[in-house]
Amino acid sequence: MAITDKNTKHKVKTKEAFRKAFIKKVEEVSGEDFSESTTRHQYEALAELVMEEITAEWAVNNSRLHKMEEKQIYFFSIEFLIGRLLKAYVNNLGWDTMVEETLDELGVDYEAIQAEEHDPALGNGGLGRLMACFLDSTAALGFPGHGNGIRYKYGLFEQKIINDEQVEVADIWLKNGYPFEIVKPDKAVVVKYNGDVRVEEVNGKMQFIHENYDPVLAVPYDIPVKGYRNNTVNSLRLWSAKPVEDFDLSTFNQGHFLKAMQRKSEAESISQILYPSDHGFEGKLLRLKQEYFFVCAGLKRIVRRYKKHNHGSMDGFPDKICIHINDTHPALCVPELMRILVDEEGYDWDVAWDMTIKSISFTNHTVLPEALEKWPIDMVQKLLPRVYQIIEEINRRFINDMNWFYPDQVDRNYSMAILKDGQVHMAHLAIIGSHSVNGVAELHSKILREETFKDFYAVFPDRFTSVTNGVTQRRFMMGSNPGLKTLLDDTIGTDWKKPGNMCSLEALLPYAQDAAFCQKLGDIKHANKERLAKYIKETQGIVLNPDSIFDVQVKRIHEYKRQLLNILHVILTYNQLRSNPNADIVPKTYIFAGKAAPSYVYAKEVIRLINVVADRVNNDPLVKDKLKVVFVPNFNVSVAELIYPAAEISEQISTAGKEASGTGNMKFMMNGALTLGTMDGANVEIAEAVGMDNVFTFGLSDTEVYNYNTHGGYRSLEVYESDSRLQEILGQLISGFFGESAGFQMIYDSLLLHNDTYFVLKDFAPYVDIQDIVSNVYRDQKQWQKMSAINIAHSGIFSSDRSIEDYEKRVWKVK
Ligand code: GPK
Repeated sequence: MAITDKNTKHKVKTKEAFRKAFIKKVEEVSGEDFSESTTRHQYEALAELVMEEITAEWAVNNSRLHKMEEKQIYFFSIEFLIGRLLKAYVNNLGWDTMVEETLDELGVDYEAIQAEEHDPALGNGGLGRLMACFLDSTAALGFPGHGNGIRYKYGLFEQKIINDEQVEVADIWLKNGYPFEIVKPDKAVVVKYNGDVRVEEVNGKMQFIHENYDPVLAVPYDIPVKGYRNNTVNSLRLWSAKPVEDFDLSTFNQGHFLKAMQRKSEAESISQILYPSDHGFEGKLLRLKQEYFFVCAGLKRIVRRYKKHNHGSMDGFPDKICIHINDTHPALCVPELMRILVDEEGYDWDVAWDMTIKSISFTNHTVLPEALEKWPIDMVQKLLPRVYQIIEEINRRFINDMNWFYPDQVDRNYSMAILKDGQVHMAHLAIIGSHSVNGVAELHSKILREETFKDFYAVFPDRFTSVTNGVTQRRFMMGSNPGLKTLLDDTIGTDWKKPGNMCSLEALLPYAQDAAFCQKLGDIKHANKERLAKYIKETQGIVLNPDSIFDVQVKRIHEYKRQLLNILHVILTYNQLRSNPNADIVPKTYIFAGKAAPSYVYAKEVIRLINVVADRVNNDPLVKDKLKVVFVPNFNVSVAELIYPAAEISEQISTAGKEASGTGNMKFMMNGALTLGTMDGANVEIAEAVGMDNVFTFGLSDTEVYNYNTHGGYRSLEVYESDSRLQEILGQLISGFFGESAGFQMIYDSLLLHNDTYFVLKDFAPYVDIQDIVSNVYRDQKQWQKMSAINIAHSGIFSSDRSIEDYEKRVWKVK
């Protein structure tokens, strides 16, 4: 039932119409009188009303899509970290005021309704969340752009902290059903694994026939992506794996029940679980199956749709379709599209290759060597026999060409091969097979050109570009910080909220000097801090002082992100307070959150250290209100939405050169937090935007790190020996100071025995100094709020609307 107001096409216009429809729907889903309904019923009812409204628009959009009037963008990604959708849909529909007021009048708790939605954790962190922000912005800007990924039955684990340690619990996000997806069994396709390739000559042409394969059914579940107050509804298509027949009947009839069941569970295992490590390549066969699964299924539907529109021909495909691959996990798009064009559509190799390159573009998200995907050749060859042959041929032709053009650089040519050392180098495949390769921040793209992919850059200089990441302000500012949104509206008008128009926040700059405005900004921050403090009190029983500085580091736990540096500084502050409890320090609350990959032992030790320090500090009557440490468990999109608006300091302290971009840094900034960071990733561009006076930077530069790493010269022991503060702190790590069982030998050894790979000790003194400066600036609240206002005013370029516009101009050229 669409709640159509008579005078409008599809928007619910009157509160009265909505009120009636909501009550009716609650009674339908609950089978009870409205007065008897639970929050769950109310959630289900509101979700249904929203879906009814959106699906009506969706149908119109899909028919527009089928006509292929515009070029379509497809984001292929192994992760889409979408977060809760109900409120985002309500806001994007323009229903927010109506829903808030009506529910309020009905005595219904809207916040509680929202909390009923299980936050789907279909991603690990930045890479997956970026895709979700990109989908939001693409729709907001009215571009036809869609996601293609995997519908994991189990998303990222739920993190509990038990006895100070991370414990992983399965996240059963589909337990109560999911109202925002539509399953489309009629659009299911078959994905083929294993088997052999038979070659046959038909009419003088070689035919490659894949036989004896294991088929798996890929079933699509579509989630609508609703644009902000426009009539665009795009799709996020997530594939679920099923056996081709629910029971393998012949096997079953022969009495082999177990075998039939085994086939079923083998097929289903493909979309069973999200691999929980970010930045870690594990090389597991199941992961390779996953990669081919969504690539093959996604391309099949896109090709089928295109051919239907184009009278059965693939001609002109690259003019209408962009396949954008999010890191190398979907790099099999290159050989798979070649397989379709050559084997199925009968194009000559060279024509097919030209079409493939023109269709595909590639974004790299890290320079960390341990994240680079390299699959054993045997594994690829066995699992994907025909695809592997095509990779071999791509590789052979590439090396031939290189040796032809650069006969005197044979060594370099071979170093760029896709196939070498018994492995398939996925980044090489992705670069060779696309027309565009980009990094995700200026510095990162420069490192790609000059170090990581410098040989490729020499050969294909025009292929390389840069698009700095962005985040959606609609979720991470307008949605999660309503106080700030209203203040901005009241101060500079509402134009800044138009998609693609966030840079008009610069109109705020004059108000940075305005005491009344700054006072209001401070009040809003204080209210957000109280909101977070309430949540932490309720969930963890820890009482925070909302007048202390909220200094926040939330992100995946990783050595290069250096949560360790942060906690070492906390220990220093604690030591100082122990020796002088009356020291005149500005009270600080250090807030940490983030998950560690279950197999990443070192990162889990860092989590344990933070929690152990928190226990000690928070229970020491000596430190009173001056120092608090909290580790908020189970960081996810919804928890993030509570934390960013409450932050005053945004800790972005990675070893320079290691963080490709960061996106948390942008979410903090648009909520008025000041960045305390190294000159790494997009921090560099944040500093450029706001000016060096409005950020706190410290530490080695990427060039200094590079020089130490290539020429040597860093000895962590020397730093340690010359700094008594470090001697005391590191001593405490192994002396049992933090409780008998709590030795942190592994961390101690990494810093002193293994020469501190991430320069924690080297950057310690400058970090301490900058923290002292932060405290001093905070004493002057006027100055602080002014800096905060300047940060917000310049945050517009970090909207993902700007990123999408850049991709459009530099890569996809939709218009
Ligand atoms: C990069 F390589 C990867 C990865 O496997 N997972 C992941 O989240 C992140 N990332 C980078 O670490 C961030 O710097 C970056 O902002 C984000 O991807 C999005 O580009």
